[in-house]
Amino acid sequence: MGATKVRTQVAIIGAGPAGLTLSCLLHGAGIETVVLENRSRRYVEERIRAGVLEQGTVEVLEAAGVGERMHREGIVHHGIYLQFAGERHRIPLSDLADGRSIVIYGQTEVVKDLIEARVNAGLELRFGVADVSVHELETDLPSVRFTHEHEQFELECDAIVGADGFHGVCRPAIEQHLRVFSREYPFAWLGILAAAPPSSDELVYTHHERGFALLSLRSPERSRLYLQCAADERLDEWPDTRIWDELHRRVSLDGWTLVEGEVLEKGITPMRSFVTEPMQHGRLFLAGDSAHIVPPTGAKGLNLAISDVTVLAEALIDSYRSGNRSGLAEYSRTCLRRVWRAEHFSYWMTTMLHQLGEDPFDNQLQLSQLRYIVSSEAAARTLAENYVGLPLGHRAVAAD
Ligand code: FAS
Ligand code: PHB
Repeated sequence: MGATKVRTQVAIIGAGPAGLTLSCLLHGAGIETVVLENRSRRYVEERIRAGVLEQGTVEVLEAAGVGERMHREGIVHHGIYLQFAGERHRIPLSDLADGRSIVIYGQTEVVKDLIEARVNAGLELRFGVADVSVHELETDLPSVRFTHEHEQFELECDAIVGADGFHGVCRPAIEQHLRVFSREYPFAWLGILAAAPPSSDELVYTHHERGFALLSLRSPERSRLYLQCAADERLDEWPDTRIWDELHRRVSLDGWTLVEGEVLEKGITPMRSFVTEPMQHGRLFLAGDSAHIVPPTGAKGLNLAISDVTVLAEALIDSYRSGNRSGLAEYSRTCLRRVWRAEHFSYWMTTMLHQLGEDPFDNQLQLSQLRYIVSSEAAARTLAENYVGLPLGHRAVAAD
């Protein structure tokens, strides 16, 4: 029996932040979409990832109609701490970056809000799809083939958006047209979610001879903590006691205590920088992690995904409303300026704060850079304006 033919305007592959935000933005403009996700709703909603939203991301999520709980439960921060050589220094982000701030609100919560908005609007969002493939990308009638609940479908559309993450199927489908830039780091992050009140009022990025550590949070009752580990680290070699011991060794200061609690989740995140150019081919557009990956030290991954789909939504809406397809033709060029700015900032934060190997020269350079940042307003402003996110129209990130 052949595949069941169905139709929509924009087919979105992937129900992560990129795909879901795009679907809400397009729905708001009256454009029909179908979202296809290969995992279950529970898996997608419970996958612990990012925690820091740039102010620009907050504004886009408001525009997508999912700002209410984010504003009620999100925690606004106006600074971060850098800790090194036994000293903890505050970087006053908002004072240095025209009053812009960040919001601490877990990616899990963003995804739950977006899914709920789509389901409540009665819009098509299929979980548990399989055998997804994309076809006829260089024609005016591209299509997505997939299986869902034992039935085969062919979804015809005007455009396909590959929001299927780093391990998705969309980028590989056009890889012969792409140029890839990548860097692997010789370390990873071991992250835990703990039932412990945060030990600091703001995030603490720690440089230490034993390795990097990061104190973050999810709520007044939930801490999110990370420590640098080997790239091939095995989670079963890290019982909770060993994790807490290592965190104490890296972040403790006189007169300050790291509060422990039950470890609710733990995982290891590999560290890589990755960009594919262009981010499109024919009627397929890549957005978010399917097109680029940053090491999480700069808290940019989720925020880049949202900025990609903001550009793509505007271009698609323009093409439908006025027939003007220039935004779609320029999509990659428009996104890649911001992507590379985030890639550099994430690389810079990562190489400044992590133990890179045995060469003491690296360590001296790192300490010099950190001392410069905490003693020079100009240097601190560099970190602050990149960390809170440059405005969409900023010359450093806007296409010429
Ligand atoms: P996502 O990967 O979130 O979503 C892609 C979706 O597509 C997934 O739901 C996937 O199941 C689905 N999919 C894949 N293949 C498919 C197929 N063939 N058919 C249908 N669906 C398919 N960023 C930060 O800023 N801070 C962090 O601390 C941080 N920690 C991270 C930890 C981990 C373990 C990982 C992997 C990433 C982390 N990131 C972090 C980055 C992360 O937040 C991403 O930038 C963000 O999820 C990007 O969103 P999407 O582009 O939507 O991709
Ligand atoms: C997080 O809270 O998960 C988080 C915060 C800042 C980062 C990375 C991760 O740079």
